[in-house]
Amino acid sequence: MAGTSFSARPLSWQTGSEITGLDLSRAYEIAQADIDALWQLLGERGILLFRDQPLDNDQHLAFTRRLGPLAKTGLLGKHAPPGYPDLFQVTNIRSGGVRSETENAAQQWHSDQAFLAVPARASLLRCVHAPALGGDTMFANMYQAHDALSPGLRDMLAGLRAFNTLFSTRTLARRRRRPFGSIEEGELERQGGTWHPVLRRHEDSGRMALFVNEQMTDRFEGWTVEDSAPLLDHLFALATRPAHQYRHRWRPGDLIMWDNRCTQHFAPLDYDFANLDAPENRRLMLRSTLA
Ligand SMILES: O=C(O)CCC(=O)C(=O)O
Ligand SMILES: [Fe+2]
Repeated sequence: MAGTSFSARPLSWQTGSEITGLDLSRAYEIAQADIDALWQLLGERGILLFRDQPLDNDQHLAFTRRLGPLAKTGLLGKHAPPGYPDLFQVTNIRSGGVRSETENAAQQWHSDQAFLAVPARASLLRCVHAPALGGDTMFANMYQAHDALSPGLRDMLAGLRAFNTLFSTRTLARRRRRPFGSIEEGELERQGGTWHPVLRRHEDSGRMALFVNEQMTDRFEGWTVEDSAPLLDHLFALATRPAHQYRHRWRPGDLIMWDNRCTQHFAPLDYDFANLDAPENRRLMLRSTLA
């Protein structure tokens, strides 16, 4: 990009750019003009990939803080690595013989913290160990999803808000293998959540993006869960169409920054999950989150 000390190369037609020319381990030496340009590019491309950046936890957090204030970790605090309350560890590596609670995190499409009134602006995920085959993360572009709506549907959605909570009524039901009618309203209230417009304008790019996701979006305002389900399912399918995706094959030393305002992500169990203790299947990822 003009006037910056880094180069950017598209990862796919619409989604993602790989950034070269920056040393993330020396975050405080990165010029403000470069930081501003990274935010601008992120708003356009949705994800930024930095390769061959073997950071430690302190360097990862220093780079994150160089970009802006950290988000509160909330529920993820219990999955922080020792001594790093601001990091979220996603791993399939046992600890003291006990299987990791995050070994199959992200089994539904979502954007981080969409259940908060002010969701996370961006997340930075760093790869320490990746399975020899698989362990990918998939990303979907919500500008493309928005632009694929027919104009009539777009007009209708423009006035609608939807309720977002950690696990929607239908997600809870699916996880328990129960009909969704068995989930009581009180349960969702205890989880908390918030109303967001279904279509939102991105503050940096000015573009409109679809903002509903399969894990968290429960219902439209003034509609029941049952009435909302068919249209939500249509929107979830549109959001995650293969043509709207970029799929990342991780290498140790990769760091991906994604924008939660215009992308969603999902981690398929696309490796030999039955043998997750085999050394070639180890997966260790660390995430920081920007407010
Ligand atoms: O494990 C992954 O690839 C993604 C996990 C996830 O959803 C996250 O870190 O926000
Ligand atoms: Fe996530």
